[in-house]
Amino acid sequence: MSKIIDKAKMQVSRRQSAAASLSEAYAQAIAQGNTTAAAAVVDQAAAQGMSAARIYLDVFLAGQIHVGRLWHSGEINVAQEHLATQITLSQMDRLRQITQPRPANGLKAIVTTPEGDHHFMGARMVADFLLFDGWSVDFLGASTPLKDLVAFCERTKPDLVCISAMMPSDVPNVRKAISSLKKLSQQPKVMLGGNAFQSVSASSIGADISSQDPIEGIREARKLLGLTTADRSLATYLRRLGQRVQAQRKNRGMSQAQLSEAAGLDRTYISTLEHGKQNVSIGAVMKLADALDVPISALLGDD
Ligand code: B12
Repeated sequence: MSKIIDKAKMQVSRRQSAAASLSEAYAQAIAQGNTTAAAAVVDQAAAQGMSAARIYLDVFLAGQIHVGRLWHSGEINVAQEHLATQITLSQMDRLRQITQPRPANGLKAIVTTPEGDHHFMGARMVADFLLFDGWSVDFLGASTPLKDLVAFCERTKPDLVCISAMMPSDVPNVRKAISSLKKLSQQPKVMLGGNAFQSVSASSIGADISSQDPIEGIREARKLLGLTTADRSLATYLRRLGQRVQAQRKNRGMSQAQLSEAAGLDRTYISTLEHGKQNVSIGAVMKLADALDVPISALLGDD
């Protein structure tokens, strides 16, 4: 057992240093406006078994903050910042297209930033995390005028409105928006996030919840709207494991027979596993992770 724990610890520390070097390479690529290099970093991260959510949080987030800092300190101009941001948006598009979302949960969310706040990358991330989580999402982009946001919600009746704001000067505007949203005949729940709300409690401005972490925020929103925190059934875990093994295998251009040989497992075992029908042992998952050269967490971890 201690061998397994040591191995898991080594994998965690290897994964952390790999994520740090990927985020540095990505930040450099977008700061130089190099789309090809940025795409190569994303491909490398995916090949190492990082989930889309981890690529957003460990690679894109650091890259955007780096570029923003260069702009704020005058080292790059607005054109360079815009190009870097567009490169990240295009990489997010790519990941959205290849990420299998959870089954639709029947809930609808709207995501935007308040009028005057043009920092929209946090909002885009939250919108994508909701999509991955099975929500139907309308992402309105940045700086939606208050009256238009309210009119849009009146028409589309979302279950959740997410407001992302970066500047403390946004807070009075957001308070007004929430007060109007709470007067609608079908009141949506409101979730806040972003730097502006770091020292403001959600309830003090009429919102239901706030969070600085999209994953934790969405977990809270699911609870608020009566969904269980996560689908933790064995069948779901096995289906997800099967999809991940298949994605990693295909990523490496391996056939089931080649994976079976590399992992020392029967080919029919691999086939039933990829269909989510094989109740696997920890030993088998370790063999698969070794054969695919990914950390165990890339096959078993929660997104
Ligand atoms: C990039 C950047 C810009 C870019 C924005 C590009 C774009 N289109 O988004 C540009 C260069 C345009 C810009 C402009 C300005 N900026 Co600026 N910018 C930044 C910077 C460096 C990074 C922001 C960013 O993109 N982060 C990446 C995203 C992905 O992260 P994030 O937004 O924090 O989101 C994460 C979490 O907060 C959370 N989250 C976010 N929203 C939500 C919502 C929900 C519901 C949930 C659950 C979670 C969640 O999830 C994300 C992932 O973890 C920040 C400093 C910083 N370190 O944050 C300053 C910063 C936000 N900017 C600032 C300022 C002052 C400005 C300007 C006013 C500067 C000026 N003199 O013109 C203008 C304002 C423009 C405007 N009217 O909006 C200040 C704001 C502070 C303040 N007190 O007002 C900051 C903090 C810098 C500073 N320290 O001074 N900026």
